[in-house]
Amino acid sequence: MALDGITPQELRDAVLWHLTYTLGKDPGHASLYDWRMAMSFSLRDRIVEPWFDSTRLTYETGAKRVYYLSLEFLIGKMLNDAATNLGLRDVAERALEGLGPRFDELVADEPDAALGNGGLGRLAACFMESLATLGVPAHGYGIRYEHGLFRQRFEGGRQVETPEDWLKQKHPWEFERPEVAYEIGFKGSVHGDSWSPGESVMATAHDMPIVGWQGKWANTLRLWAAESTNLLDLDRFNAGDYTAAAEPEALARTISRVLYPDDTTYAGKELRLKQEYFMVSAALQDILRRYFVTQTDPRQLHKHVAIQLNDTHPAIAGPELIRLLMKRGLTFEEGAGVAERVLNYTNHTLLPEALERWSTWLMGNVLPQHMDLIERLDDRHRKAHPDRPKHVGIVQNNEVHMGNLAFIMANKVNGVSALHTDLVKETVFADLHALHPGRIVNQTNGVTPRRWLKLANPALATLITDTIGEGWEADLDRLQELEPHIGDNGFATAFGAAKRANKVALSNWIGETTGIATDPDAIFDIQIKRIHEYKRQLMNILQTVALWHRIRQDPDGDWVPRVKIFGGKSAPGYAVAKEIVHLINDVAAVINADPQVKGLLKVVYPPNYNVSMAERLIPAADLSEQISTAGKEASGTGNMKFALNGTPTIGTLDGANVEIRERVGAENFFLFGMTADEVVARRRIPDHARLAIEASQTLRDVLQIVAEGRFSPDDPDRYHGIVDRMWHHDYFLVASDFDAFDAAQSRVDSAWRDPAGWQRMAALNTARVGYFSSDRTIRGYMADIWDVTPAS
Ligand code: 26R
Repeated sequence: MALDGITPQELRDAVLWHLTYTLGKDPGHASLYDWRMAMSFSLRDRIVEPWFDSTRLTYETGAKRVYYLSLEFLIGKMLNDAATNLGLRDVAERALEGLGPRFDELVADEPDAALGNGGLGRLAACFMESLATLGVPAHGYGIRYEHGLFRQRFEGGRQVETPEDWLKQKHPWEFERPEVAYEIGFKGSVHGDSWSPGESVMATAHDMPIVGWQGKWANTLRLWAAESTNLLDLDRFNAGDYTAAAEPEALARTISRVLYPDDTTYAGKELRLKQEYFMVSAALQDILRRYFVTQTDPRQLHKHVAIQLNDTHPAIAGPELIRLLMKRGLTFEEGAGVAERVLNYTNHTLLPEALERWSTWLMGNVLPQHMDLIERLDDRHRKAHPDRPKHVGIVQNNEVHMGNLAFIMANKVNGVSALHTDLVKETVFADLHALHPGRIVNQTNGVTPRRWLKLANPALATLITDTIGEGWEADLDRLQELEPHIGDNGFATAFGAAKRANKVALSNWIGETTGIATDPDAIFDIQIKRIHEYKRQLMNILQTVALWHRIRQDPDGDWVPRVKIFGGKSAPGYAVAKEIVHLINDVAAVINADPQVKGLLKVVYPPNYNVSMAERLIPAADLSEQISTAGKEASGTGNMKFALNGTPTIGTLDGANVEIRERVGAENFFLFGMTADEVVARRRIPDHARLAIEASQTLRDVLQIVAEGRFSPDDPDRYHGIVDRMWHHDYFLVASDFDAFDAAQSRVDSAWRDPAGWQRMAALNTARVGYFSSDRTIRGYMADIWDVTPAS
């Protein structure tokens, strides 16, 4: 147990010890970096014991293990997370007193580990934390990208990407394991069941302990780095083919170099496929090695191991597991039988462009044996279902459909919200669902309340503890106990004070980082997520223009002050999203400088949105924008974080919004817009956008203003593309939902005019969303998918 207590003095001694002996610095000359390292090592030391204990107990009990395979883990900063879960945040603050920097300065100094794009990667990070909190023996497997998601800057309002460099400084949370290394082959030739790769790299392990709430249990996040092997290159070198000899070296360096920043379409196909196979093969070799430490019969694997594939990115795990089992003596048929009892697949998107497909040529070239195995699997599936429709094949039109491969190889397939799971059954996997009824299950996403409430919002967390006592952090349904207190004067005052303090802090930060002055008494209206057409930041900024236009027409009107805050990155190659980024910045510049607005409306778009920025913005939010075209957002998890922090949602019936609204109550949620069914019907109407625009004076005015170049006087035609697409190709139905959105925003204003009523609504959001803890989600996976119980 880690929580045998440590005094501030003991922690202080530990920090000074590490400063001296690990960093080789004396306190008088230590930099912020040195202090951060010394503190991180001192806290990490506290995790090692529970970490060893967890491993020991897992071996002793022979408990079934969970493996979470993901190309993304968006963990952000780790120092405050570790301190919070160890219950040592106050101790850490006091340990540093009089020494030098404050604890929060150390926290701020840590670079974000941005090993993910957005929702899928952050979900994996929340899951790792919940698995540790629940004491489930689990490993996460991913890639130790040298460069995480790019840094975003704005130049003249345009997004500019620069490489991210989180490993420039030492990463204090990892343990390098040079002895844990596996060879990963690519290309080459196949003879029967044997493959001679033409290239290979080594995958070496880097372990990060992930400690659960109260430090009782710790699991491992094992990230693989690619290094060169010189087995093959020496032959080539001796044969005089120096270019080919150098290739493995270059290849190795490239494989774990960058996270693919593209969450819309895929690029750099060969490298991405190699990355996926690299991670999967290393993970499966490691899983089997561990299995055979205590077991002898590979046919019993499913009794000891459950593997979760985070989207299709690790879907090559099916054929790879079969290949490894065949090397251990199983037949193809036996291997396939084991694999399909062990593997499970989570689908995170229905967007067709995000469902991976690889040409059979590419697959056959990079992974020739796997291509054979895929064809045999397709054959096997076809024979098992002689009456199946032709189009459920893994291989179709010379492409390998990774979604179908993942589905066919999975014991269970899950969607990430109730609506999304229904749509998975009805659309992308309708035919496979018909062949395998019962395979698709729902697991509505969740977020860890340790990071997204306890750590991110100490003011509210303290009020909750003062009101309902301790223990809610690991039993989030207990937030319901807040409800009877919401009407109390004392609670109401404190709740209001906590939100206001968070808003003042955010307002100050916005002033410091962007130079924009914001009024903490205005509605802080926030949309933070990747920039994507389906998420409809465009609708939000156009409605902002409508509000601006109205204020200018009646500058002395009784307007409710608003601060519109945007955050998010566009994929570098996604031109339309980049135009939206530019438009938001151009609109912000004009509105913020307009004296007629008198500060009643501000638009803020701080660059480089990341996990840390989310931790800063969410606790200070009054309104959560969740306005995707219904049927497109699989779940959303930002929506949950906002509600948990006492922020009502303005949103559509999409993803988990549906379930959030059911729980917080319709009267505490600003609903608008078409349903998923209505969206499908609306698209069938020719000229739906034109009809909507012609019916809306507001939208016509707004589009006119944009088209005139009012936000781009230096380049009046800049937004003709956006306006033209609105009229003619409005696939995500911004026009058709615009008036409903605008009307919902007016309802927000009216509600805001009743401060007590608003605050009640905000507090009810917190009290009623305990369900969205990732602990609940993980318990669902344990019961419905993995068949595991906690070992502790
Ligand atoms: C490049 C490629 C194939 C790719 C496509 C899409 C890579 C990454 C993605 C990211 C997608 C799958 C994603 O992040 N999905 C999000 O998953 C969240 C967690 O389940 C959901 O909350 C969110 O609605 C969904 O968009």
